[in-house]
Amino acid sequence: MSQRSIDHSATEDEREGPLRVLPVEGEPEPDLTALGLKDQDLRELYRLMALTRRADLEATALQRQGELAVYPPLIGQEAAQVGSAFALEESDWIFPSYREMGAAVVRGIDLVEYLHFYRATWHGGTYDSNAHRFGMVSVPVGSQILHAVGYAMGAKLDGISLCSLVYFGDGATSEGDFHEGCNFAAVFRSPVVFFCQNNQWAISVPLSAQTVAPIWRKAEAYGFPGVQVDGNDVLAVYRATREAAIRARDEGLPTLIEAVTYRIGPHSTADDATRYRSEEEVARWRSKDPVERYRGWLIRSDRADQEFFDGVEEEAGEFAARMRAGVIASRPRPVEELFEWVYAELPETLRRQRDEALEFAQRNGRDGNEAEHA
Ligand SMILES: Cc1ncc(C[n+]2csc(CCOP(=O)(O)OP(=O)(O)O)c2C)c(N)n1
Ligand SMILES: [Mg+2]
Repeated sequence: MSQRSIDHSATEDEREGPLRVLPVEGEPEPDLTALGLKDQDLRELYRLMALTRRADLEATALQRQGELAVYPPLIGQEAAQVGSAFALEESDWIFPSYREMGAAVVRGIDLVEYLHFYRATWHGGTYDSNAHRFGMVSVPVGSQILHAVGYAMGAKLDGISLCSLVYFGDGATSEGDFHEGCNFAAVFRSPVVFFCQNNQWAISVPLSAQTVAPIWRKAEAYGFPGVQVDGNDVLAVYRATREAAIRARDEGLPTLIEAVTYRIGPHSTADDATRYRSEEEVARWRSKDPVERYRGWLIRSDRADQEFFDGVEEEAGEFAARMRAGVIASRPRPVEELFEWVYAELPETLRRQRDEALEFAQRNGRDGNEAEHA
């Protein structure tokens, strides 16, 4: 077990690789008591990853069948998402980018409501962010980092004990939003966990064109801990996130976690990844599949039997089928909603546009009340 955190006494060569907890075959068992996870929790982590895998594959299929406008697959990143979201308290907030359906599964968000964003029926999804303490789907790269820091600063001012965890990619670390967020969080001692899923690519731009220094080390410049973790090891991700969340809540000390993982699928269903990366690279990472790896360990360590896996398989199939049926049945939102929630009183120009849009919708057989069926 090793942890990459700020250690001024060690040279680069002396540090070990990313934090890992799951043993490879033949290695001794890790000390799981330190993680505070019971066998039931260990099985639950698998269940959540399996549900996520199935729902993600189904969402990709739904896009291919024209039921979603676009979808960014998360296959390969299940451990990074499930392990981190599972490590939080219910009162903690999550601020996602656009690829975190796995974290939404952990939070129990209705995936039909989540996928309204990708069906292009509503901004950010129709789920209740406050009820789930889960921000809206956020596509402008890095923007959600500022939301997370602002929320944490506000909670601290209100004297509420929580942390906010923000997901972003390797590409987002090139955005000013990332650096501004880190600096603000450090200076104002805000309870934030910066969770970078380094999946090696930002669309067609490789990590090497994004940064020279390792991502986790950037934390040093802001004055808080940085941890590099094996992002395909769900227990290591859980451990790093839990420790970071405790530090954030108890000491107001942010942490930057770099979860090293891989985007097995294309950037989104609108991308052809074969144009910029090799099959060998993808195959190499496929062999590190986080779900299969964890399943193998659960079997080897006698923590789950075939009956358990069969049950999860069946549940995952039903889970994805319900999601599919719900997405297909969902209708567009009422047209007039486009004009709501920005102005208390609609300006004359927008009122005219709204009336025209409603008239257009009625002429085209849409009554503007379609959310009733959603
Ligand atoms: C501000 C901004 N610039 C550009 C884009 C287009 N864009 C969407 S995703 C993406 C790559 C982001 O890569 P990364 O942060 O590594 O996250 P990943 O998609 O790999 O999860 C880009 C450039 C955008 N959505 N927002
Ligand atoms: Mg990326």
